[in-house]
Amino acid sequence: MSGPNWPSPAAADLGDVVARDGTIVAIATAQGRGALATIRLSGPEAFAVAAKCIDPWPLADRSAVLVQVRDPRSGDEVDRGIAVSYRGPRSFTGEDVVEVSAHGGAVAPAAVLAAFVHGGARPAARGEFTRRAVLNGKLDLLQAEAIGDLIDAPTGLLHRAALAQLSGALTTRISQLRESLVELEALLVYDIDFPEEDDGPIARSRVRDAATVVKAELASLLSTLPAAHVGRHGAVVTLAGVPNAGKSSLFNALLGEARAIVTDIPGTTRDAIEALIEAEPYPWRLVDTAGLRAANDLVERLGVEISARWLARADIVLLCGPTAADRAAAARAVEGRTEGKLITVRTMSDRSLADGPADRAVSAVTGAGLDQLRELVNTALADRFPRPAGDVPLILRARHEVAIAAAHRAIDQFLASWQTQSLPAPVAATHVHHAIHSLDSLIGVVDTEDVLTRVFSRFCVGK
Ligand SMILES: Nc1nc2c(ncn2[C@@H]2O[C@H](COP(=O)(O)OP(=O)(O)OP(=O)(O)O)[C@@H](O)[C@H]2O)c(=O)[nH]1
Ligand SMILES: [Mg+2]
Repeated sequence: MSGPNWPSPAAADLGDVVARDGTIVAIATAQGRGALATIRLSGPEAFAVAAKCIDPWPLADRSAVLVQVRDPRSGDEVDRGIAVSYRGPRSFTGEDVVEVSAHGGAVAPAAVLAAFVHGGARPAARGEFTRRAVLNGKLDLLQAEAIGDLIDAPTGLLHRAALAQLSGALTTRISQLRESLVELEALLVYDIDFPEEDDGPIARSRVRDAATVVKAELASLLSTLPAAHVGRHGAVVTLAGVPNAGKSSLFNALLGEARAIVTDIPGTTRDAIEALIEAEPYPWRLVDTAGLRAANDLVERLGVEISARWLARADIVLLCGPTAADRAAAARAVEGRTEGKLITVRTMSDRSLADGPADRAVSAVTGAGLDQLRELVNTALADRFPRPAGDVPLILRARHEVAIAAAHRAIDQFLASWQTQSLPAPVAATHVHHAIHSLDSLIGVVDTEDVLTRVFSRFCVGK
């Protein structure tokens, strides 16, 4: 076997140029050392290609079979693994599909891929499998995007939100709203068709109420944006205090590992250190910062400037210090620098020098008070980023925000003109039509090439 003949995964990355036919093949799993790798084959010739490479062939539909994979050019065995064939349309893409679980590592998956290419398949472009699933009606666009978000999810919250979207949570909402708008448009058209009737056959209030409900639902979807942002990036929880307040010790204790350097030398921490911590209802981006004081040395001064930046971004500031005087000094230092909620933390509660009232007392040494502090922060975050009632799905992508905001704006304009009767019904109806069009573009009812290309260019090869 020689390397240069193998199509590299990079060669398969066709960027935005996506050929839409043919039989495609890709390694669907991540590159690198691993026990198994999955090679996926899909298209009208998938079974014909497999017949040249896989022994035994054919396979019983949707059953796992131990097979030998041969390169049809050389006749050499390249690997053995488990193959499953799916006859279209009962497959992920809706086409005939063959999946082989081969051995992982650098060589075996590439050799299996090469065998299929030599058998007549071509390397897939980014997201091409999922794109076919959308085009064949197996998934809508929102579900396809959910697969991308599921793979990329940085936190448990985003993972759950993507899974809900894959199950159709957002699709269902958007389809219901679309349905309501189509009905509304029909009401208006009815009115338009019978203009000679006195008041029109449709009560104005009925139209207004229907539009108001849709507008409120769109607004409730948009209201999830801050929660989605925090779910993805973590709520910024900044540790602040004078030097030697015990910030880095608390950072390590909350993280459960000795990440930040701790010494009894004031001014130990210079750069900000961040860590993403899973928590409910939102993950935290916990940030340890340099002690706040008028620093003489340049490095420490820069550190204090970085602290100021993290204070400005903070959702919660933990004002740390063992004594009331330390915490008061910290409070003075952060004044005017943050809009985050301030929580005072009496650190080093195991030591006798710790004194004065604080929201919570903790010891990084014994672990006392840590759970209560976590609870306090989680409650504060739940207050700061409320989620609308009724399990409203999170809006995870800018594309969704843009479309939902456009629909919201259109309904708003419709309602304004409807209430003031400033526009004739047929003209007002164009706003409703515009809103429907925006929602269509979300689900992918409008098969615009540029929308599809934009969505799938961010996918990985093999998806
Ligand atoms: N007994 C006890 N000592 C602590 C506790 N937390 C911190 N210390 C000690 O206090 C000293 C300062 O702790 P650090 O965590 O480095 O303090 P800091 O606020 O990060 O200090 P700078 O980075 O210099 O601003 C170290 O000697 C720690 O071991 C605690 O809960 N109990
Ligand atoms: Mg420190």
